[in-house]
Amino acid sequence: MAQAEHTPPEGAAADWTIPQDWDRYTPQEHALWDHLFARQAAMLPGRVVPEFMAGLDILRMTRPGIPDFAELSERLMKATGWQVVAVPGLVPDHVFFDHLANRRFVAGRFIRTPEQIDYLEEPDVFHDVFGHVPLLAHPAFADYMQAYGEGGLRAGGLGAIERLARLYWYTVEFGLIRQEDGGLRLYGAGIVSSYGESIFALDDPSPNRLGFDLRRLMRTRYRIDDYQQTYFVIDSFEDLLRQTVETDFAPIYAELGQEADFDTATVVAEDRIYNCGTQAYARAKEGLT
Ligand code: HBI
Ligand code: FE
Repeated sequence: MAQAEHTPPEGAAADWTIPQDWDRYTPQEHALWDHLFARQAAMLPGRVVPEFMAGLDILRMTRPGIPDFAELSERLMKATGWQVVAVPGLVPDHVFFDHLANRRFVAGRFIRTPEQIDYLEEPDVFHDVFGHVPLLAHPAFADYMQAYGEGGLRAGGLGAIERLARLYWYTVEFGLIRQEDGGLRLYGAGIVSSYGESIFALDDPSPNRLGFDLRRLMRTRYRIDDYQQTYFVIDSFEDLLRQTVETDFAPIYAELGQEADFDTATVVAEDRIYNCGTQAYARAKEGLT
């Protein structure tokens, strides 16, 4: 992920937080949130994990307008002890990990422009708050996010951070989850905040859908410029939390240091395959460029 500057910008605190200045949002900005919200809320039931919809409800996020982080934090604090704080954009890894380890989720306060409705490079308030915050009301997911931050604070060196970033990417941002009936649902924030990927990740024959395996996933590169070519499917948030808390990452980093990375579309014999992707989407795109 892009590396932010190492000192907080002017107006930001030492921990990189800034006031949300909720009063400064314009009616147009609130309307854009409402538009994005309505589009996702109409499509997600039946596709997203039910705990996500429950989170929207618990946190009263179904009310119109860009949420006020102070109010949101109050509800979230009651549910799982998390808070939402505003930051100017991407923050350095150690700052990011420190906030998560202390149950503070850092969110962008700006909202995309109408021209950027379906694609933007830096996380805005819709991605960060609509995408990430509802599941923070779920106890096991909330604990997983803290454990991830703690793992980040312990991870020394770039190789380890890169591996951990992959874990975040393929779970928190682009994760799928299996339901009791065997069906798959979305939970990753990068998917659920994107209209196109909410359909693609679940229904398109193009991408691989593979059972979650920590070591395997940590060897897998990812794409930041387009839909994923591989999604990993967890069995439950409790299982994801347990694996993260019970695993000693240091020997894994050491062991993986010797092994080659997997490409974004690779499937190997040991994979638990839900769908072996055709990669037709990625190929068509390559043909066009
Ligand atoms: N900063 N604001 C913000 N949001 C992120 O998701 C984020 C970040 N800094 C670093 C980072 N993510 C990643 O590099 C970590 O997953 C390792
Ligand atoms: Fe995100």
